[in-house]
Amino acid sequence: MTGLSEEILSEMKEAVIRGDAKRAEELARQSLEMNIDPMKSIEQGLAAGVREVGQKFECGEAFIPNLFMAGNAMKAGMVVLEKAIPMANYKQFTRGKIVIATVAGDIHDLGKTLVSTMLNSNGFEVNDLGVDTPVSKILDAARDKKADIIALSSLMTITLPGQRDLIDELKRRGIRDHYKVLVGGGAASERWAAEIGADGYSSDAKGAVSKATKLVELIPH
Ligand code: B12
Repeated sequence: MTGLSEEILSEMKEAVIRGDAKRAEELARQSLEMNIDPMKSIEQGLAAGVREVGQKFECGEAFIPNLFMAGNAMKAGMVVLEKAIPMANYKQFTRGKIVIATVAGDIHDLGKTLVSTMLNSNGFEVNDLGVDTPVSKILDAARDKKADIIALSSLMTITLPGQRDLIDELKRRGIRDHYKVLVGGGAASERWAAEIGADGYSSDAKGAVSKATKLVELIPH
């Protein structure tokens, strides 16, 4: 990567930290003009900024409004960058169908949206149900869309049990083997995934794609 590209990504990160949505959007445009890979700009520019604000929040140097503004700045940049990410054409080919949601009580959407975009650009047909999604709504969508995989995001310890609730409900209905369940989000972990009997876990969007790819290979067609 050239020095100039590094400079843009670092400016993008700073714009998110300041919560400057307009600048984040401008820099996203510039990065595309400079042919910087949009996924790289999202990860190393926008998301890096949000993560740094998160760290500042943890040590009392940033507050809820800062998190909000950083989140909005990331979204503004994402709108521009997403358009440059080639999306799958399901009519020709689909690697599998995924229903994804952030669990009930949790309104964090940046990471889930990033995972959703990455899955889509890698050939999966993705139905993103958004945030604060009850188990019943996720299961209805999974049935209606004939999903292969249900992907769940949770950023808070308090909402994490929502992932277990979904798996328990699948078992209660006798349909646990109808879907593979992939879990993630800051509050989840490999250990948690094993504890609740999920089929896969990943700590990031790239890993989510490789886990999903492995999971669909396991489904008998
Ligand atoms: C931005 C942010 C917000 C923004 C969210 C904006 C938005 N539109 O999403 C706002 C301001 C709204 C917010 C609100 C709150 N937040 Co907040 N927030 C954050 C922060 C700083 C960053 C999260 C983020 O977007 N990261 C960037 C993205 C790109 O990364 P990511 O989410 O981790 O996602 C990646 C991976 O986890 C993974 N992944 C994500 N989902 C999935 C799904 C699958 C299937 C897979 C495989 C992978 C995967 O891939 C992603 C891409 O690499 C975190 C701090 C942190 N360290 O995470 C706190 C944090 C999550 N928030 C926290 C809290 C407490 C809150 C509030 C309760 C605060 C309050 N008192 O009001 C509210 C919650 C309201 C609610 N009911 O949900 C706590 C949670 C603590 C805990 N462990 O329970 C954290 C950890 C901060 C802290 N250290 O205290 N927040």
